[in-house]
Amino acid sequence: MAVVSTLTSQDAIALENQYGAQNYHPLPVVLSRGEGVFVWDVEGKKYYDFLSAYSAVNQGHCHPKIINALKDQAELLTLTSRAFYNDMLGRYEKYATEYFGYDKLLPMNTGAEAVETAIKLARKWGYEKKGIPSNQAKIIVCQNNFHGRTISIISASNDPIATENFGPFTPGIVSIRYDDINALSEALRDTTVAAFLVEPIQGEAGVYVPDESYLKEAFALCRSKNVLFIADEVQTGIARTGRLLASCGNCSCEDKSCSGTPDVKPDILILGKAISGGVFPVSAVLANNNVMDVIRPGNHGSTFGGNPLACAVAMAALEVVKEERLAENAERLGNIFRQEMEKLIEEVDLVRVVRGKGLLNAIVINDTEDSSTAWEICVALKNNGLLAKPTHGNIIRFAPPLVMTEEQLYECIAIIRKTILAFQH
Ligand code: IF1
Repeated sequence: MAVVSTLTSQDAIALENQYGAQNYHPLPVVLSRGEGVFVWDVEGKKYYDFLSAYSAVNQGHCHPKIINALKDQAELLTLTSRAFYNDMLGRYEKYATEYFGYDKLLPMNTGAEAVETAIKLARKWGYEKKGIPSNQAKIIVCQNNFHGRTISIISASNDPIATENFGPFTPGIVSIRYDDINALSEALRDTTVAAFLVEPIQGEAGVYVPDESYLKEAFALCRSKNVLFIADEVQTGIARTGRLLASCGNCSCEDKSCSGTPDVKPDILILGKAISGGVFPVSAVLANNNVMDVIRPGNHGSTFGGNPLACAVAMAALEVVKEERLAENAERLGNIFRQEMEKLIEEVDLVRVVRGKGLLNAIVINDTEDSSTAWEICVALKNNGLLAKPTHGNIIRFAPPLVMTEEQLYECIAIIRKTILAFQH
């Protein structure tokens, strides 16, 4: 049966409820169009997108340069598999490794696949380069992490919703407190540790920004113990936090504002989401030769990994980040956003704190973890023309596309303010 061309929101939701696995609880809005910082629902109502598909649409919805790259390549060659070479992969690999300052790139499709790839790479390096006894390699992760939803990745999770009834779990994963250098130091006493996998900011946990010195000290500790430092920048990367990368202090990018975290250069860098501007599933694992060279033909890969379409889209998406100076814009607008939220916090009891970096921010609602207040505020924000969604419990993440103008940001701040004040009374 042909899909109904003009659906009402109600129809679309009913279709998903009847025919779709219920693995999400979306906000009751049905989108049909996106452009820049705006999205429209099927009834034609316009919204500011303050989630950016969880930071995948940093360049704005349907960015013309990225869409044109998609269209042009789609009419030439979309997929060869890696059974053969193609004329796009090598160009993309050169472009991206020079862009981020690494020797090599392993192309995948989703963030979770890239995290899995990084874990495999670290383990193989552990056995072949560090000399860890066979099948004993450990990976250290942080509590309240979010790295994706595969079995090995949820084996690292302490979130019962993500883990309950999905066991048994992958062994060799040690979980420590986030932002706790002593905990990492203690865990690194184990000589079978191959790598430390960490988010520079814990996004899903509620936009937890660690102490300024944490990443640098963690990186130095890993170096001292011959342990690989793996940065999961799937959500924090690609200019989201006001730097090209939240973790990397010395990538090769030209813009001097991208100072990142000084003295941190992840041994393995994981990218996803906005590396393609949200136009196509693209992820990547970058490392230098001393690490990446443990991967030999047949060790790893995927049907779509490094396909010509993904390469064309990713190069265009990364060009947009530099051409439109998105990191600088995220830094500047993020400071304004947090300042304005601080003023709101002074006026109301409903909001306890605002935290974040660049345009990855969150507010904590002054209510119990299990309250529905944050959800109700997001429904009210939707009715007022701005889309956002709670993360855990009473935390609302705010992450607009990085192409937002200052004028648009102030309009959004006014919507958030009006909505919160209406709840306050
Ligand atoms: C969902 C969360 C955000 C990620 C980090 C790896 C991945 C993600 C740091 C995996 C993905 C997405 C997944 C998406 C919602 C969103 C999310 F709420 F799930 F946790 F952003 F915070 N590393 N995050 O944030 O990448 O396989 O999804 O491409 O699963 O609902 P993916």
